[in-house]
Amino acid sequence: MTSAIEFPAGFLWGCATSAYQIEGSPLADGAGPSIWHRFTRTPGLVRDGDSGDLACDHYRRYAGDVKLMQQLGLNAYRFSIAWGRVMPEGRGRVNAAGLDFYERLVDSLLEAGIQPMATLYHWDLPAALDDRGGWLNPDIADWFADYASAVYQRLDGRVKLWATLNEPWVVTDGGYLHGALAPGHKNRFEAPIASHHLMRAHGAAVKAYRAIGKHQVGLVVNIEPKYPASDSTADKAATQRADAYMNRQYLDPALRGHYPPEMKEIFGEAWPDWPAQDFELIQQPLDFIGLNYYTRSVTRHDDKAWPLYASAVRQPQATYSETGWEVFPQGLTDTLNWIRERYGNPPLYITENGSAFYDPPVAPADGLPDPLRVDYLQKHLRATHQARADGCDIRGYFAWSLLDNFEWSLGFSKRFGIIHVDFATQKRTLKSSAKCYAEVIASQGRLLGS
Ligand code: PNW
Repeated sequence: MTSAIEFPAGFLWGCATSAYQIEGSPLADGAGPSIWHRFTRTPGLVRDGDSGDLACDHYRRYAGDVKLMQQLGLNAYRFSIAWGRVMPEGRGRVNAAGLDFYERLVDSLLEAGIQPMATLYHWDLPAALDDRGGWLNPDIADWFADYASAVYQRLDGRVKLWATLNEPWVVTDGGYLHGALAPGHKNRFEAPIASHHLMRAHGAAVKAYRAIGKHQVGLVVNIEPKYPASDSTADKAATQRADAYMNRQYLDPALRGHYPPEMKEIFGEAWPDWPAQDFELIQQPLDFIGLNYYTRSVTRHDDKAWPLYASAVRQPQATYSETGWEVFPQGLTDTLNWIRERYGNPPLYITENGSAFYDPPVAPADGLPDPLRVDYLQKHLRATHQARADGCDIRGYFAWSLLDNFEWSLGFSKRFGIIHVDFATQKRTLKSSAKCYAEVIASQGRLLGS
């Protein structure tokens, strides 16, 4: 059934990116190296030996990229700030030239009528802080708040939407438990500690914002709704563990002041008893939650899947993306409603949503059709509208991603962009999904209803 669709005036129509994935020039103008700079220099960790050394060369081409955003009719853009550009050693000395870059970017966005949303941490920890233990060192909450304060001081007012962390779950699970992402640790005892200090750092950065900033600050999490594969007690319990680990582990402390009870069951002796006062720091009032939604998981009990003893069941009838993620738009509506019900209807932005499908390395001169991505985009925008009709307070949508970019340990092998990038020439070509998004925006969403 198609019903009338229209998004309200003031709804933010954006695209999202992150610093290390698009900027290139990682050491330019006095920046310090990040853990991704190191990780990509360690043979065998990233597909095809790719790195963010050049990526989309956005550090030098940002003005042209802002023009493309304007051409699409975007009124918002979510990017991240590289900590090591602002503080090359991660703490102490501020590198003004690093802040200058973000100031130039923000000014050109504002000139183009595009509202910036800045994420303070999208995975590129300064290597100098990793040398001090990184997210395992309790001092990182203060380091992060100091870095955040330097950025707020320079940009608050021009940037009115701030996100502290991007996806603490991925930082911990990929960086400290399974090791596919920087810094590449695989340690059951480290993972809960890294998570906890991420959340303390989040709280400290929000607190610092209240002292300096006058606008809005929130937390960005990735949520993957978990549906039991059967009615069996074992599958339902596995689903609860998977949901606690991936979804409630971060929103519960941030918004309710405690961890889910399943965490102790999952991590056993590796789950510490945290001091009560930490939760006073972690649970700061937030202005919004940013939701990154990609897929769902149908979950079953699995004796071999340490440490959760839960694994995903492949759906025979479904479409899967190049990263092996099921296309499941209903999961976005369900997740938005779950947040509304569980956490008291907070203001929400969909801060990432998108999909990797195969596109050729060189785009045809007359544009690049990407029907699967067009379909993904349209269905998820309809799912967003449905959740609004259900009562969710959704204020904007950011497609992941503006440009094809460096997909972490998968290198440049996966293309998420609505704009194609030819990495040999840096030529940008609008895919059909970009044109479709532009038309949806121009019609304030009405086009989705017909
Ligand atoms: C997000 N998962 O990462 C990140 O914010 C982006 O930097 C990234 O490029 C994008 O999604 C696409 O991968 C995720 O396993 C990585 O659930 C993994 C998961 C979710 C999000």
